[in-house]
Amino acid sequence: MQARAFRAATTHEALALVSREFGPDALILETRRAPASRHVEVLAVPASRGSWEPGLLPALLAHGVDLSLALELALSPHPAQALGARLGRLRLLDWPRDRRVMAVGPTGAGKTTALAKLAARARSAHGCRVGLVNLDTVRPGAQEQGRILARLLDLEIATCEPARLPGLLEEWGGRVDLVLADTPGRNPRLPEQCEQLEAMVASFSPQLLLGVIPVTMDRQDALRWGEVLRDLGCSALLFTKLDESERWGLVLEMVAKTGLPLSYLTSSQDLWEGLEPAAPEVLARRLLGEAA
Ligand SMILES: Nc1nc2c(ncn2[C@@H]2O[C@H](COP(=O)(O)OP(=O)(O)O)[C@@H](O)[C@H]2O)c(=O)[nH]1
Ligand SMILES: [Mg+2]
Repeated sequence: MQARAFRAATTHEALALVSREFGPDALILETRRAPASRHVEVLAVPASRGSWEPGLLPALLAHGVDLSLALELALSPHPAQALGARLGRLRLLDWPRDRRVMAVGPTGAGKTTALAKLAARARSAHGCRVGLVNLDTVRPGAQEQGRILARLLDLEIATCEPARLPGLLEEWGGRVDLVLADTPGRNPRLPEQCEQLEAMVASFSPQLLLGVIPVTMDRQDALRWGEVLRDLGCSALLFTKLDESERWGLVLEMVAKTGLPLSYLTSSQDLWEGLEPAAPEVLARRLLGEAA
Protein backbone atom coordinates (compact mmCIF):
# COMPACT_ATOMS: atom_id res chain seq x y z
CA MET A 1 0.00 0.00 0.00
CA GLN A 2 1.45 3.35 -1.03
CA ALA A 3 1.23 6.34 1.30
CA ARG A 4 -0.03 9.56 -0.33
CA ALA A 5 0.98 13.12 0.41
CA PHE A 6 -1.76 15.78 0.70
CA ARG A 7 -0.72 19.44 0.42
CA ALA A 8 -2.58 22.50 1.61
CA ALA A 9 -1.93 25.93 3.09
CA THR A 10 -2.65 24.73 6.63
CA THR A 11 -2.55 21.40 8.46
CA HIS A 12 -6.28 21.67 9.04
CA GLU A 13 -6.98 21.96 5.32
CA ALA A 14 -4.58 19.14 4.48
CA LEU A 15 -6.30 16.87 6.99
CA ALA A 16 -9.65 17.77 5.45
CA LEU A 17 -8.31 16.62 2.07
CA VAL A 18 -7.14 13.35 3.61
CA SER A 19 -10.52 12.80 5.18
CA ARG A 20 -12.38 13.55 1.95
CA GLU A 21 -10.18 11.12 0.00
CA PHE A 22 -9.52 8.32 2.49
CA GLY A 23 -12.37 8.72 4.97
CA PRO A 24 -12.29 9.65 8.67
CA ASP A 25 -10.33 6.51 9.73
CA ALA A 26 -7.30 7.26 7.52
CA LEU A 27 -3.95 6.65 9.13
CA ILE A 28 -1.81 9.81 9.38
CA LEU A 29 1.87 8.91 9.12
CA GLU A 30 3.55 12.28 9.10
CA THR A 31 2.85 16.00 8.99
CA ARG A 32 5.66 18.12 7.58
CA ARG A 33 6.49 21.30 5.70
CA ALA A 34 6.37 20.51 1.96
CA PRO A 35 9.83 20.68 0.40
CA ALA A 36 10.58 24.04 -1.27
CA SER A 37 7.10 25.38 -0.62
CA ARG A 38 5.10 27.19 2.04
CA HIS A 39 2.54 24.40 2.09
CA VAL A 40 1.96 21.76 4.72
CA GLU A 41 2.15 18.14 3.64
CA VAL A 42 0.33 15.30 5.37
CA LEU A 43 1.36 11.74 4.57
CA ALA A 44 -1.52 9.30 4.97
CA VAL A 45 -2.85 5.88 4.02
CA PRO A 46 -6.47 4.78 3.97
CA ALA A 47 -7.73 2.66 6.87
CA SER A 48 -7.40 -0.96 5.73
CA ARG A 49 -10.47 -2.96 5.05
CA GLY A 50 -10.91 -5.95 7.40
CA SER A 51 -8.63 -6.31 10.37
CA TRP A 52 -6.02 -3.59 10.81
CA GLU A 53 -3.94 -4.44 13.82
CA PRO A 54 -2.72 -1.08 15.16
CA GLY A 55 0.37 -2.51 16.90
CA LEU A 56 1.93 -3.94 13.72
CA LEU A 57 3.22 -0.74 12.18
CA PRO A 58 4.90 0.53 15.38
CA ALA A 59 6.44 -2.92 15.93
CA LEU A 60 8.00 -2.94 12.46
CA LEU A 61 9.13 0.69 12.68
CA ALA A 62 10.69 0.02 16.08
CA HIS A 63 12.80 -2.66 14.38
CA GLY A 64 14.03 -0.04 11.92
CA VAL A 65 12.07 -1.44 8.97
CA ASP A 66 11.73 1.09 6.15
CA LEU A 67 8.38 2.97 6.30
CA SER A 68 6.99 1.93 2.92
CA LEU A 69 7.83 -1.76 3.50
CA ALA A 70 6.47 -1.60 7.05
CA LEU A 71 3.22 -0.16 5.70
CA GLU A 72 2.92 -2.75 3.00
CA LEU A 73 3.42 -5.55 5.54
CA ALA A 74 1.22 -4.09 8.24
CA LEU A 75 -1.66 -3.53 5.83
CA SER A 76 -1.43 -6.93 4.15
CA PRO A 77 -4.23 -9.37 5.06
CA HIS A 78 -1.68 -11.85 6.49
CA PRO A 79 1.30 -9.82 7.78
CA ALA A 80 3.24 -12.74 9.30
CA GLN A 81 3.05 -14.75 6.05
CA ALA A 82 3.87 -11.69 3.95
CA LEU A 83 6.92 -10.99 6.10
CA GLY A 84 7.95 -14.67 6.08
CA ALA A 85 7.84 -14.60 2.28
CA ARG A 86 10.06 -11.50 2.25
CA LEU A 87 12.60 -13.25 4.47
CA GLY A 88 12.82 -15.90 1.79
CA ARG A 89 14.74 -19.12 1.63
CA LEU A 90 16.98 -20.86 4.15
CA ARG A 91 20.41 -22.27 3.39
CA LEU A 92 21.69 -24.31 6.31
CA LEU A 93 24.63 -26.68 6.67
CA ASP A 94 23.69 -29.64 4.54
CA TRP A 95 25.64 -32.51 6.04
CA PRO A 96 27.29 -34.59 4.57
CA ARG A 97 27.13 -32.69 1.29
CA ASP A 98 28.80 -29.61 2.76
CA ARG A 99 32.27 -30.51 3.95
CA ARG A 100 33.95 -27.13 3.62
CA VAL A 101 32.34 -24.17 5.32
CA MET A 102 33.84 -20.67 5.54
CA ALA A 103 32.82 -17.53 7.39
CA VAL A 104 33.57 -13.99 6.20
CA GLY A 105 32.48 -10.60 7.48
CA PRO A 106 33.46 -7.49 9.42
CA THR A 107 35.89 -7.41 12.34
CA GLY A 108 34.32 -8.56 15.59
CA ALA A 109 31.15 -9.72 13.80
CA GLY A 110 31.13 -13.05 15.59
CA LYS A 111 32.64 -15.20 12.80
CA THR A 112 34.82 -17.31 15.08
CA THR A 113 32.05 -17.70 17.65
CA ALA A 114 29.51 -18.70 14.99
CA LEU A 115 31.88 -21.29 13.51
CA ALA A 116 32.61 -22.65 16.98
CA LYS A 117 28.86 -22.98 17.61
CA LEU A 118 28.47 -24.71 14.25
CA ALA A 119 31.33 -27.07 15.12
CA ALA A 120 29.70 -27.96 18.44
CA ARG A 121 26.36 -28.51 16.68
CA ALA A 122 27.89 -30.65 13.90
CA ARG A 123 29.73 -32.84 16.40
CA SER A 124 26.66 -33.46 18.53
CA ALA A 125 24.12 -33.78 15.68
CA HIS A 126 26.19 -35.75 13.15
CA GLY A 127 29.10 -37.02 15.20
CA CYS A 128 31.51 -35.60 12.65
CA ARG A 129 35.14 -34.88 13.28
CA VAL A 130 35.62 -31.16 12.77
CA GLY A 131 38.72 -29.22 11.80
CA LEU A 132 38.85 -25.46 12.29
CA VAL A 133 41.40 -23.70 10.15
CA ASN A 134 42.13 -20.17 11.14
CA LEU A 135 43.25 -17.90 8.31
CA ASP A 136 43.25 -14.98 10.73
CA THR A 137 46.96 -14.35 11.09
CA VAL A 138 46.22 -10.62 11.58
CA ARG A 139 44.44 -10.35 14.91
CA PRO A 140 46.63 -10.58 18.02
CA GLY A 141 45.47 -13.50 20.13
CA ALA A 142 43.76 -15.28 17.23
CA GLN A 143 46.01 -18.32 17.66
CA GLU A 144 45.41 -18.46 21.38
CA GLN A 145 41.65 -18.23 20.75
CA GLY A 146 42.00 -21.19 18.38
CA ARG A 147 43.83 -23.26 20.96
CA ILE A 148 41.14 -22.58 23.55
CA LEU A 149 38.39 -23.56 21.11
CA ALA A 150 40.22 -26.75 20.18
CA ARG A 151 40.40 -27.74 23.83
CA LEU A 152 36.81 -26.82 24.63
CA LEU A 153 35.22 -28.37 21.56
CA ASP A 154 37.63 -31.24 20.87
CA LEU A 155 38.54 -30.08 17.36
CA GLU A 156 41.52 -30.28 15.07
CA ILE A 157 42.80 -26.74 14.79
CA ALA A 158 45.42 -24.97 12.74
CA THR A 159 46.34 -21.39 11.93
CA CYS A 160 47.83 -20.92 8.51
CA GLU A 161 48.43 -18.61 5.58
CA PRO A 162 46.07 -19.23 2.63
CA ALA A 163 49.01 -20.52 0.58
CA ARG A 164 49.46 -23.41 3.05
CA LEU A 165 45.77 -24.33 2.95
CA PRO A 166 45.91 -27.07 0.27
CA GLY A 167 48.68 -28.85 2.18
CA LEU A 168 46.77 -28.67 5.43
CA LEU A 169 43.56 -29.98 3.87
CA GLU A 170 45.48 -32.90 2.44
CA GLU A 171 47.08 -33.61 5.80
CA TRP A 172 43.65 -33.52 7.49
CA GLY A 173 42.05 -35.64 4.76
CA GLY A 174 41.67 -38.85 6.76
CA ARG A 175 41.19 -37.26 10.18
CA VAL A 176 38.49 -34.67 9.59
CA ASP A 177 35.00 -34.89 8.02
CA LEU A 178 34.07 -31.23 8.12
CA VAL A 179 36.45 -28.29 7.71
CA LEU A 180 35.42 -24.86 8.95
CA ALA A 181 37.56 -21.97 7.74
CA ASP A 182 37.74 -18.78 9.75
CA THR A 183 38.89 -15.53 8.13
CA PRO A 184 40.17 -12.21 9.47
CA GLY A 185 37.76 -9.28 9.49
CA ARG A 186 38.70 -7.06 6.55
CA ASN A 187 38.03 -3.44 5.71
CA PRO A 188 35.54 -3.33 2.81
CA ARG A 189 36.75 0.16 1.88
CA LEU A 190 40.23 -1.08 1.02
CA PRO A 191 40.23 -2.89 -2.33
CA GLU A 192 43.43 -4.80 -1.50
CA GLN A 193 41.82 -6.26 1.63
CA CYS A 194 38.76 -7.33 -0.37
CA GLU A 195 41.10 -8.98 -2.86
CA GLN A 196 42.84 -10.86 -0.03
CA LEU A 197 39.45 -12.13 1.06
CA GLU A 198 38.61 -13.20 -2.49
CA ALA A 199 41.91 -15.10 -2.64
CA MET A 200 41.09 -16.88 0.64
CA VAL A 201 37.68 -17.93 -0.67
CA ALA A 202 39.23 -19.13 -3.93
CA SER A 203 41.92 -21.16 -2.17
CA PHE A 204 39.38 -22.92 0.09
CA SER A 205 36.44 -23.33 -2.36
CA PRO A 206 33.81 -23.57 0.36
CA GLN A 207 30.57 -25.39 -0.36
CA LEU A 208 28.90 -23.13 2.18
CA LEU A 209 30.21 -19.55 2.40
CA LEU A 210 28.55 -17.68 5.26
CA GLY A 211 28.47 -13.88 5.37
CA VAL A 212 28.43 -12.96 9.06
CA ILE A 213 26.83 -9.65 10.07
CA PRO A 214 25.94 -8.43 13.57
CA VAL A 215 22.43 -6.93 13.78
CA THR A 216 23.98 -4.21 15.92
CA MET A 217 25.98 -2.89 12.96
CA ASP A 218 25.36 0.53 11.45
CA ARG A 219 22.86 0.13 8.60
CA GLN A 220 24.91 1.83 5.85
CA ASP A 221 28.08 -0.04 6.79
CA ALA A 222 26.19 -3.32 6.86
CA LEU A 223 24.68 -2.66 3.43
CA ARG A 224 28.13 -1.94 2.06
CA TRP A 225 29.27 -5.27 3.48
CA GLY A 226 26.21 -6.84 1.84
CA GLU A 227 27.62 -5.85 -1.56
CA VAL A 228 31.02 -7.31 -0.67
CA LEU A 229 29.40 -10.56 0.49
CA ARG A 230 27.36 -10.85 -2.70
CA ASP A 231 30.44 -10.20 -4.84
CA LEU A 232 32.36 -12.86 -2.91
CA GLY A 233 29.67 -15.37 -3.89
CA CYS A 234 28.34 -15.96 -0.38
CA SER A 235 25.81 -18.76 -0.07
CA ALA A 236 23.90 -17.22 2.81
CA LEU A 237 23.78 -14.56 5.53
CA LEU A 238 24.32 -15.37 9.19
CA PHE A 239 23.23 -12.70 11.67
CA THR A 240 24.82 -12.47 15.12
CA LYS A 241 24.19 -10.64 18.40
CA LEU A 242 20.40 -10.71 18.18
CA ASP A 243 20.44 -10.71 21.98
CA GLU A 244 22.17 -7.31 22.00
CA SER A 245 19.59 -5.43 19.96
CA GLU A 246 15.87 -4.89 19.70
CA ARG A 247 16.17 -3.66 16.13
CA TRP A 248 16.30 -6.53 13.66
CA GLY A 249 15.05 -4.67 10.58
CA LEU A 250 18.57 -4.96 9.13
CA VAL A 251 17.97 -8.67 8.54
CA LEU A 252 14.99 -7.91 6.31
CA GLU A 253 16.74 -5.12 4.44
CA MET A 254 19.92 -7.10 3.79
CA VAL A 255 17.97 -10.08 2.48
CA ALA A 256 16.10 -7.74 0.12
CA LYS A 257 19.22 -5.86 -1.05
CA THR A 258 21.60 -8.82 -1.44
CA GLY A 259 19.10 -11.43 -2.62
CA LEU A 260 20.98 -13.92 -0.41
CA PRO A 261 19.16 -16.50 1.70
CA LEU A 262 19.37 -16.57 5.47
CA SER A 263 21.21 -19.32 7.34
CA TYR A 264 21.54 -19.04 11.11
CA LEU A 265 20.99 -16.50 13.84
CA THR A 266 23.13 -16.31 16.96
CA SER A 267 22.09 -14.76 20.22
CA SER A 268 24.69 -15.63 22.83
CA GLN A 269 28.40 -15.63 23.56
CA ASP A 270 28.05 -19.17 24.84
CA LEU A 271 29.52 -21.67 22.36
CA TRP A 272 26.92 -24.35 23.06
CA GLU A 273 23.89 -22.11 22.92
CA GLY A 274 22.21 -19.46 20.84
CA LEU A 275 22.58 -20.87 17.33
CA GLU A 276 19.33 -21.38 15.48
CA PRO A 277 18.17 -21.64 11.89
CA ALA A 278 16.77 -18.31 10.75
CA ALA A 279 13.34 -19.87 10.09
CA PRO A 280 11.42 -17.13 8.22
CA GLU A 281 8.10 -17.73 9.98
CA VAL A 282 9.67 -17.65 13.46
CA LEU A 283 11.66 -14.54 12.62
CA ALA A 284 8.56 -12.91 11.14
CA ARG A 285 6.61 -13.50 14.35
CA ARG A 286 9.45 -12.04 16.39
CA LEU A 287 9.69 -8.97 14.16
CA LEU A 288 5.97 -8.41 14.50
CA GLY A 289 6.18 -9.01 18.24
CA GLU A 290 3.09 -9.12 20.38
CA ALA A 291 1.14 -7.47 17.58
CA ALA A 292 1.32 -10.53 15.27
N1 LIG B 1 26.04 -11.16 22.83
C1 LIG B 1 26.60 -11.79 21.83
N2 LIG B 1 27.92 -11.73 21.64
C2 LIG B 1 28.45 -12.39 20.58
C3 LIG B 1 27.66 -13.16 19.70
N3 LIG B 1 28.50 -13.67 18.76
C4 LIG B 1 29.74 -13.25 19.07
N4 LIG B 1 29.73 -12.48 20.18
C5 LIG B 1 30.85 -11.82 20.85
O1 LIG B 1 31.41 -10.86 19.96
C6 LIG B 1 32.81 -10.76 20.15
C7 LIG B 1 33.52 -10.99 18.82
O2 LIG B 1 33.28 -12.33 18.43
P1 LIG B 1 34.29 -13.13 17.50
O3 LIG B 1 33.67 -14.46 17.20
O4 LIG B 1 35.67 -13.15 18.07
O5 LIG B 1 34.26 -12.18 16.21
P2 LIG B 1 35.14 -12.25 14.88
O6 LIG B 1 36.17 -11.20 14.98
O7 LIG B 1 34.16 -11.97 13.77
O8 LIG B 1 35.69 -13.64 14.77
C8 LIG B 1 33.16 -11.80 21.20
O9 LIG B 1 33.21 -11.14 22.46
C9 LIG B 1 32.00 -12.77 21.16
O10 LIG B 1 31.78 -13.44 22.39
C10 LIG B 1 26.24 -13.21 19.92
O11 LIG B 1 25.46 -13.83 19.19
N5 LIG B 1 25.76 -12.53 21.00
MG1 LIG C 1 37.71 -14.22 14.61
